[in-house]
Amino acid sequence: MPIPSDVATPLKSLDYFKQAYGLRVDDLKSQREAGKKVVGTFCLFVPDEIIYAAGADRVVLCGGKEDTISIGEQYLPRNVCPLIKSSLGSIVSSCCGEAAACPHFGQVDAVIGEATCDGKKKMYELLPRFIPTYVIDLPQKPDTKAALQYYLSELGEFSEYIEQLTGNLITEERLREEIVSANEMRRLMKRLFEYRKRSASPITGLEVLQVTQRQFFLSQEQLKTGVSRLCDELETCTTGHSGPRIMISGCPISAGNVKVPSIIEERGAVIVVEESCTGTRAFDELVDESKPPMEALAERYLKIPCSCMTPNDRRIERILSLAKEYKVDGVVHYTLQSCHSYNIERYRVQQALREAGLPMLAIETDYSASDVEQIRVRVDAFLEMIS
Ligand code: BJ8
Repeated sequence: MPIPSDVATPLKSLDYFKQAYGLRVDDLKSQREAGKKVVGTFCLFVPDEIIYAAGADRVVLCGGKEDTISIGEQYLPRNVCPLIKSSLGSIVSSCCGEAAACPHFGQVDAVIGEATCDGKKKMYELLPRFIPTYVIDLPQKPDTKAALQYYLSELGEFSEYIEQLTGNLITEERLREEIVSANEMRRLMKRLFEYRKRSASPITGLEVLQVTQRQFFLSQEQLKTGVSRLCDELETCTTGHSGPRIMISGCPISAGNVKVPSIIEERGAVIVVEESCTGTRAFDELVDESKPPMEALAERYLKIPCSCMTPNDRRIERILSLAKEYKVDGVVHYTLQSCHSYNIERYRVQQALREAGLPMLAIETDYSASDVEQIRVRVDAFLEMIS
């Protein structure tokens, strides 16, 4: 079944994002030749503002490609989440001069990891034989005062590491500038998502993913230009996509992997919001520009409602409020195989949605095509139920 659409022409401004990636890789190469350091990250808990304030650049290395999983499995057990296996496989492949990984993997001087899930923590222990690696520790109970103090001290140590890597001091002024710039970007993303609240969203979930996945590779300037153009185009767009309104909530949908959102929209629904790190979690909260910058960063980043935190009530509250704001008809809880924290949290999400009278479909999957038909059948049944 085709995506129901009254849109006469595809969104032209999305072409910018398709072209920007190649330009970005060339730019990273020339920046590194000129002495700039580039770091690779895996998680929203690593504040970009600190990296940019030290004069470094960053790309996110979360792997969404299936091709590099078999390389990752040479080092990791098979029953580890595909994102971790694909990421490690991409790093190994790019360090060994093979071509299986996306080109940005080969453009990093160091990896900045974070102590979130067990799989990633242990994967970071394998990285130093391929690439210099630094890991930021994280408190697990984010709402305590001690957690804030601890994370603040970890960010302080991380700042020292990145200063040493780049040879540049992070001044308070530079940090403030980067906070203002990152907030500007977050506001732009909020503006983009606002258009999806229309009764017929002028943009599909798959189109939004072209932006939210690429936000992790492009430069801040590229992203601002691209999202501004897209918002301007959407502002004047008078047509849109109709069908059951779906929220996706759960694990990130990394670039290279759009299996589940493709099936949802191919079967006639419209994804109107994603409660995930490739969705609202990346831009929901602004950094308080009136506070001392490092404290403001620590406060903002600790609010990210990741399932690695306990208790993670903030995520449940956010799902319920997003469901209202975007008038969703149903939620697809999307998890990757062996992602214990999101798979376990599914029960609480389902209970909360049930109490709110909202139907939920749980899909646990990997990057292979082996379950496509089965997911199609389940999505069809779900859409029929909520239509
Ligand atoms: S803030 S969601 S980016 S940790 S899917 S690797 S959790 S086993 S990616 Fe994440 Fe940061 Fe949280 Fe966001 Fe582990 Fe789960 Fe795999 Fe995951």
